Amino acid sequence: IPAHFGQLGLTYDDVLLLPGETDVIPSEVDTTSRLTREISLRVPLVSAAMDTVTESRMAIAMARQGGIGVLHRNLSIDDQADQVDMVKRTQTGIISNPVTIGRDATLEDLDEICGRYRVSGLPVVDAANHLIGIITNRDLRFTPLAEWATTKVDEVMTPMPLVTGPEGISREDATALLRQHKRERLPLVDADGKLAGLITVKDFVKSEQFPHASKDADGRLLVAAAIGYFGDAWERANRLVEAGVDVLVPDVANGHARLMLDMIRRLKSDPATRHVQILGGNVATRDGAAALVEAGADGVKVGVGPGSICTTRVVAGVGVPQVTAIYEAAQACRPAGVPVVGDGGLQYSGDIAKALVAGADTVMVGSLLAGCEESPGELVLVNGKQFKTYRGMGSLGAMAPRGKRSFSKDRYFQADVSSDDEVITEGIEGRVPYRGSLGAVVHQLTGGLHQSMFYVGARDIPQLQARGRFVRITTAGLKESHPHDVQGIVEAPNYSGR
Ligand code: RVP
Repeated sequence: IPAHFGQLGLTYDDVLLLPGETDVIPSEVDTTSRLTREISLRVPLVSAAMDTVTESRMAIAMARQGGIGVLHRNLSIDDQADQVDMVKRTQTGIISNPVTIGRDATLEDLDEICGRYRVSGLPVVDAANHLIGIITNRDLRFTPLAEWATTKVDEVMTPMPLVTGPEGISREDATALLRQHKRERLPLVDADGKLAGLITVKDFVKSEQFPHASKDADGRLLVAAAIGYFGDAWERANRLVEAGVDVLVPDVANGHARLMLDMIRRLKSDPATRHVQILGGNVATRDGAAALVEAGADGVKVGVGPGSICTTRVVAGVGVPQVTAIYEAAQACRPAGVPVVGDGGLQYSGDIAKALVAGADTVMVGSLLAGCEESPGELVLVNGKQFKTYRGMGSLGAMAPRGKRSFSKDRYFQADVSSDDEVITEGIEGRVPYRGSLGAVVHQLTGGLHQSMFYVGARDIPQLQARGRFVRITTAGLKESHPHDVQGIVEAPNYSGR
């Protein structure tokens, strides 16, 4: 009989980091880490590609905080591409491709577009993109609501000549112009009078507010989006690339599947998509990670079964405890220079450093962020406490939404199941406590990581990965780790009892 029993699998609760000699102060550490071959993040956090975690609002908030969001794929191609577009057009100081409106549009159209993009005014352009005016809240003030459907932009906009700036204007010159003319918006035009960009005071202030924001070479926020490997996946990938996505995440429960590897090869060889970073997954073994690297992935996402809402390990009896999974995958990825994302299973901020020491470069989180203001879904009140819905992408609600189409059944290779009743679920639907704004949550998570780095004596993530050492603990040790023998009275911002 061949030896079927492999090594022992360990997870976050099985280990602790050893404290070491240190002259590091928590506030001074640098948490910059690599997401993929070509993209680094100041904060090593990625929000999960789940329909109760990451849509455009969360993706914007994550990128502003220095991490990145992966837009889920349980929605139509149009809707997902729109969300990429929304992130790429948000806050960056200079908007290179601003949303515009034509002179014949109605005020009602204007209102709809402004609501969708959360802006309060738009440049008006002709068919050849020449700037012909600007329209803002102020211009609407004297038109009664009842006339919005029939009044054209042309009738109320502020027409040229406007205060404009030349394409390529410096931040300082733009600020001076805005100040001199007391304007809130500065359209940028090229030599032919065509609109080349837009600067708003609001965006300038925001870009100072978020100094760590994750940005592309043009200063736009970074965004990732999930795709599949099946059906319209190729079309989806291309549309997302056209919309400006920075990272495509072919996202399935077993990334060691041939179809997924073929998809990655195609993405990395096709001229339309090969410039985009590809984060492949999920795998949980050294061989799985090696296969993704060999197929051309720019990053490898690790995790089979650790997710808080995941039932794969009980439904299928398959998975690898997460610390061992990350360690094993990293053995294949490190030598190839491909970063690892530790996906799922994190319960507390201390788990981030454990993942990084095990071999991850960033972590993906779902449950820790699902309770944020910026995650999709309404607040639910239960016994006077506030919650938000959180469900697995392999749950019944996500894979068989009554009366609606599921776009993500293929994550669990269930796309060919004809009746919703026959679907084999691998996740549950639940809720998590409401946690307020993402900014506050990320502050606690990264704050915990700063503390870990102080204890280990690491100024940056590579040092943490090199110096970090684990001790294995027992259930008694785990019990000792958590508060014990007292009754908690005041809730801590970064700890909730188990
Ligand atoms: P967690 O952070 O522990 O909540 O885990 C989130 C991760 O769980 C996701 O990024 C994904 O990899 C995985 N997931 C999502 N849905 C399901 C499921 O239904 N089984 N699992």
